[in-house]
Amino acid sequence: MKIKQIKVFVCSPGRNFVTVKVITECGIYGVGDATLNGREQAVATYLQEHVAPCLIGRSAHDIEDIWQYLYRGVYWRKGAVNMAAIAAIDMALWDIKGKAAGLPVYQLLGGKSRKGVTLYAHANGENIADTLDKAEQLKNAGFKAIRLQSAIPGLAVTYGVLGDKKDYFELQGNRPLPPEEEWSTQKYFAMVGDLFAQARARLGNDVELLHDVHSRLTPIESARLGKMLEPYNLMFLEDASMAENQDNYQVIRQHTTIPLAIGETYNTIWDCKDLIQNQLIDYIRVAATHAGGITSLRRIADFASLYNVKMAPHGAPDLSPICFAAHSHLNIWAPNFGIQEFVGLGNEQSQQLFQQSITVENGMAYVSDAPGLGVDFNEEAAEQFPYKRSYLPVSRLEDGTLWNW
Ligand code: CS2
Ligand code: MG
Repeated sequence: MKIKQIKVFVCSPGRNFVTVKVITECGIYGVGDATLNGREQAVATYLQEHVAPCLIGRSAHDIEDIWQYLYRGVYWRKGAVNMAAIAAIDMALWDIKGKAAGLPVYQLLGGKSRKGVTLYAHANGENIADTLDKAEQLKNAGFKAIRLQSAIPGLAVTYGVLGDKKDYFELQGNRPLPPEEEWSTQKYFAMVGDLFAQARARLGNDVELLHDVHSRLTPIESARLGKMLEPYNLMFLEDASMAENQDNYQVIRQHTTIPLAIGETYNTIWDCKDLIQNQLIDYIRVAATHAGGITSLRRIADFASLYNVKMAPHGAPDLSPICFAAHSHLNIWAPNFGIQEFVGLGNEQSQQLFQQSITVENGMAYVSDAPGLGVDFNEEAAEQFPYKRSYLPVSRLEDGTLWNW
């Protein structure tokens, strides 16, 4: 089953997605997601110019060897562009192997460890009452876990919630440059305690609550936040501080028992090795698209399981339905699965482009038994949704200092 052709598509059915199609000589093909938000064309060019020519004629069955060839075989290891490219090829090869075997990918990984995949949904509001109205609707719709985010009073914009990116699911308009947003830790602290106090009072205790800080706090501020939120029993606090220096999490950990999650921007197991091995986190949030595909997420899951760290893959709207399918197969298998982030099955245009076979019911996702990943990409529809340059916002403190993402 030799690889005959590799096609790369950059489309925008409301958001930009980079999609790879690996086609074999016998006609079986596989699909992969290589979307790198705000840097899509870099990955597409890397795939087209540097990766595809090396893979033509290789056996599509050699998933591990091709992964090693693209990682070890290249002088420039790791990196967001490189690993997104490897990820897409890897997903497509697992898809092909499943189709050739007539089995869904989860069967190739070791079979089902659970009935379905528990999801957490997003409640984003312009104020606390608005956030909690949305959370209540999600709870009534059957979601067992909900992430709460609320606009910060006194700031013009709050990422994903209020202002330019109010609609988190769409592109940032057609701005030629990244929008800039202000951040104030003091104003944030004045809001966030109330958000969770009111949430427990209104939603009760039979729902899991989560929160994403988008790395805006220093480690000692994260420790303070963790202690402040302990009474509200969060499932996890996400991206409290950056962990380029993985020791940062020692500071947080020694002060608070709040469960910690991180990893949506990580590219390899090396980015989270110390965090996992030293049990400084409870959930690892790597995405198949950004951390090297199914092959490397499986490796991270097995490593994490040795240290009581659970998988909670990233599930933002800038990951394509192919990534969601890859996660669903990993999630249904991984013995140490925790929870999957979920923002819906995509808008109408995206559903035209990607045919997903996963079903969602009562806050759970169910993987179909279709061979491979069970998701397809409509090449003909792709032309209707051309790429549009778009950026994530940049964060600055109120005095203008550039701040963490
Ligand atoms: C967020 C993401 O879903 C999340 O946890 O942190 O939406 C993130 O901001 C985007 O994926 C950025 O590309
Ligand atoms: Mg996040």
